[in-house]
Amino acid sequence: MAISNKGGAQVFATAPGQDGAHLTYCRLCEAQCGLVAQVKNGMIVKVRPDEEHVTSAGHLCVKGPAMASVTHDPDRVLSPLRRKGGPGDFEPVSWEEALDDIAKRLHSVLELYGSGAVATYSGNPASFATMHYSYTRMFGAALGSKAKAFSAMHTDTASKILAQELVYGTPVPVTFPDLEDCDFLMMLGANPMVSHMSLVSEPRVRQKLAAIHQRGRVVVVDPRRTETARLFEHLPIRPDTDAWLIAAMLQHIFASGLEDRKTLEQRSEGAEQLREAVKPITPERASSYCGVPSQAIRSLAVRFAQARTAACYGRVGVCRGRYATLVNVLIELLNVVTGRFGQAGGWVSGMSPLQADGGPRTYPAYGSKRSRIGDLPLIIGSSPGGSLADEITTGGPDQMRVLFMDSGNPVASYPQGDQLAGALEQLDMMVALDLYITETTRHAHYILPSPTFYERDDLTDMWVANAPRPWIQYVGAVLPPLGKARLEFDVYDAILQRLGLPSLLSNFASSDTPRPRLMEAVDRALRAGVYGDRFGERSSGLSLARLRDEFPHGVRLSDRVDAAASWARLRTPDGKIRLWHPVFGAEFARLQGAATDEDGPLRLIGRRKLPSMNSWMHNVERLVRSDRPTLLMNPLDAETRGIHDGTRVKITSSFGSIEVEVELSTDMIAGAVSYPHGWGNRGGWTHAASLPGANVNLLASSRPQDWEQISGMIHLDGVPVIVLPV
Ligand SMILES: Nc1nc2c(c(=O)[nH]1)N[C@H]1C(S)=C(S)[C@@H](COP(=O)(O)OP(=O)(O)OC[C@H]3O[C@@H](n4cnc5c(=O)[nH]c(N)nc54)[C@H](O)[C@@H]3O)O[C@H]1N2
Ligand SMILES: Nc1nc2c(c(=O)[nH]1)N[C@H]1C(S)=C(S)[C@@H](COP(=O)(O)OP(=O)(O)OC[C@H]3O[C@@H](n4cnc5c(=O)[nH]c(N)nc54)[C@H](O)[C@@H]3O)O[C@H]1N2
Ligand code: SF4
Ligand SMILES: [Mo]
Repeated sequence: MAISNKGGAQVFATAPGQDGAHLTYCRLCEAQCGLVAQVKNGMIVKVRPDEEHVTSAGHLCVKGPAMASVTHDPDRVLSPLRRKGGPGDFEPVSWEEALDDIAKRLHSVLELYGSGAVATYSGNPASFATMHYSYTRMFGAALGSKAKAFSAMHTDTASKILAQELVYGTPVPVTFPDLEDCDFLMMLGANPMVSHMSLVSEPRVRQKLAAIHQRGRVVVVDPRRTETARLFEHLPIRPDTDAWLIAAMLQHIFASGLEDRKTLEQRSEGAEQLREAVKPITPERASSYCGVPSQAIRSLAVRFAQARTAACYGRVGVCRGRYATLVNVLIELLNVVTGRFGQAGGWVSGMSPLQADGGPRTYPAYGSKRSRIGDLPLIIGSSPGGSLADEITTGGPDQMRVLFMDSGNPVASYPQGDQLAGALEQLDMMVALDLYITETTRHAHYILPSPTFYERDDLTDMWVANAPRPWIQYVGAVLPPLGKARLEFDVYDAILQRLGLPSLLSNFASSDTPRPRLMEAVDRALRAGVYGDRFGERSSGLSLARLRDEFPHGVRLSDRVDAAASWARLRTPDGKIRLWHPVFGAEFARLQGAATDEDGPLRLIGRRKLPSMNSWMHNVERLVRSDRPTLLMNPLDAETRGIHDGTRVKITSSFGSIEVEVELSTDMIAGAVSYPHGWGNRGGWTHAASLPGANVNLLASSRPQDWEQISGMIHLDGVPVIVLPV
């Protein structure tokens, strides 16, 4: 273990709310940039980048500082609220009253219907506070073995982590590109100049990508000439056809003998079946589907296979199509077949500092548990998020009656929010833990106020496993929780206590702390983990106290992720990578059975913007001032439809329609249009609700049969639509 840190001279405030400069880090996206928050009279008055931060070293984006405005937003919910009338009609109530009533109602539902009637939903922000995503699920599990877990996963990563399970025998840890020494990075469906790179924790991503491009190449495969594509080599592609591109690259690699023999012969199984399966997918044939010229496919395959080091990385833009799992499998396989897996500068995995042995956890095998609605396989125990409404409205055993909605807004983030909003009204009890009255939480019986990241202690945990330059940082709260806000963990613990159940982290209990607070348990997990001090046994190891006192700007756990250690994380029975699985055969057949899109309908895809964060930061006036949601359309598509720049149009799919404004742009490939998600806000966020824009997910299908059946992933990108002037 090589722990190193840059020293610093400035003295920082440590008590929550104390006047002065506080060191902290942003918990909005994987970059986790180091910040310095200036506090005066109990308010955050300024946020600047932490120049001495061990990894971000002065980098941030507009959203980190804007979280100070969210923290002090007059629209924020700062007291427990109880529903008194229709949706959105609440009255303040004390914590005691709220928790007593919640525990009482929960108890009677558990008695009458069992734990199958109870569910939790973890939204995106839960992936950034320490252990938050895990303990929300642990809370459900503590109520009974049949409690269901939902999350944002089925709009985001289910297809990616399932692909990993099929190929490596375990869904996690998540593989990612080792940017540090990569010479050739191929990216599909990702726009890191805006998103700051998903499932990869690297705050200085722009600099890292530029360095790769200078050493070799960054190729951006995207239907839109994105902010990222503009800086590097752009390869435009028709939406939802990436499986063709990668399969044809593999075909050419095998046909040209460019595969890595050692990996195929010694460290994997199924090379022959894969070779046979891709044989008919020639670059010419693939080209008629994906629109990439066959010569460009061949050249890309050769450049990728021959680069000194290379990685192929796919993200949300390839996770929500009709072949979501297959594309993600093919991306893993392209990396494996060319010898990039477990290679420095290639395709790797890492580990969280809270893991004791560095090995992955064990999950129920793929397909062993299936959803009540749609009969879809659960992905690491998660039910398909798209089925929330049907789970509530479909009678019978294990019908959902109680829902804990923690940092999520599925009415905005999942298909057919209006349907879901109606269903939420039928629950016996919905408890929301959130900052605002949102499109979703306005349907709750109780809204319990949560702290923003400026009001909580945190240790970087989950994303350390996805950092090419792994680091760890522990920060105290900048402010004490405002109003009556309470840490989600403490809320769950208080409910469990009322039900007479043990604490969520009782395995970390001791005689003096029978119900450990979150950070007490985290400290114990850290100290027992791979980097820990083993409670004094290893003086060079870490504890929260040591992190706080000696490494306030964070500390690098090593210079680089240990690429070769990725091999030790495989969990197939024979320890070899699976290049073939029965699921792949059926998916290849399905792919080849479909018609080309050449003269097909317009295909709708998504886009993110720098000042927006999914559905929930539009209340910060400063952020949205210049952020207008528009439908991007190529002028060729506009001309044939009598559409001009600024025309109001109606977008219609088989499932709904919305009205929006058009922005013409040659950045958009002809045949595809793009509209950002998370707009059309309603609820208690006054400014957000006053903005133009529509909820694009009203166009997507909430019927299980329309989702990708291997992973249960929602179909959000490549949705066929008709666009006409209003
Ligand atoms: N069409 C389309 N739809 C998409 C996507 C897309 O690209 N296109 N992207 C999808 C993706 S990748 C994701 S991850 C999902 C996100 O989907 P969700 O996670 O369901 O929703 P968010 O919009 O992230 O809403 C987060 C909620 O958490 C609250 N919140 C923020 N911080 C905290 C906190 O610290 N504690 C608590 N308790 N609450 C907090 C906010 O007020 C907000 O209500 O959206 C998905 N939907
Ligand atoms: N500013 C900002 N940053 C964010 C977020 C945010 O809302 N705002 N959200 C955070 C979250 S929750 C996530 S999951 C990450 C996501 O981070 P990214 O994965 O980088 O997601 P996007 O920025 O949505 O980029 C997806 C790209 O996929 C392209 N695309 C769509 N369909 C296809 C297709 O069929 N094939 C190919 N090859 N490309 C396609 C789109 O044009 C788009 O450029 O970002 C995180 N960071
Ligand atoms: S890039 Fe922006 S949103 Fe992401 S962690 Fe850094 S400051 Fe926060
Ligand atoms: Mo996401």
